[in-house]
Amino acid sequence: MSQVASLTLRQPTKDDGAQVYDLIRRAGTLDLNSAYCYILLCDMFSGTCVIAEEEERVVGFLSAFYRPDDPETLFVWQAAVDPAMRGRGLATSMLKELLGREHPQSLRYVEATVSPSNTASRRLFQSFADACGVPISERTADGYSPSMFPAGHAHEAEPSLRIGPLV
Ligand code: 9YT
Repeated sequence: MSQVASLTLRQPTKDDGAQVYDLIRRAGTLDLNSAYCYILLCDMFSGTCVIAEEEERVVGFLSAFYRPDDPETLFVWQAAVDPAMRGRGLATSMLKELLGREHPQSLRYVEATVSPSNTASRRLFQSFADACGVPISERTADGYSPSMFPAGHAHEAEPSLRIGPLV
């Protein structure tokens, strides 16, 4: 657990899932998954997820997991910041908190899929790569194309961003 001004960054518990769901809805820029999905993430993936909390209110959430086919790669699923908290580097703080934890194996890469309009996440990963002095590459073929989404659910492309190798 760590403190940034009045903010607490910590691992989630399953009791945070409902507030995380509300946060993702408020944030407005991410795919809103089911409440069950966020409860499950907060419960079973708590070691690779981060809650940012201000006076018991969830104002940030970073969800991630180790890639099942490559556990040295941390895949960041969603980085969400409350609209009222933007511009303070909160997403960067959550990512640093997560990478600073003990992991069962060394981490060589950070990956995410980020659509072109998600400029906040693009800035987050670019500045993280710059700060680490490591390359960032964008691979459309490794991400998800609009045609993969179901009819009636128009969705932007989700190209894959890969940062590393981390040293
Ligand atoms: C890193 C991040 O926030 N990616 C978003 C992926 C996708 N559009 C989602 O789950 O919202």
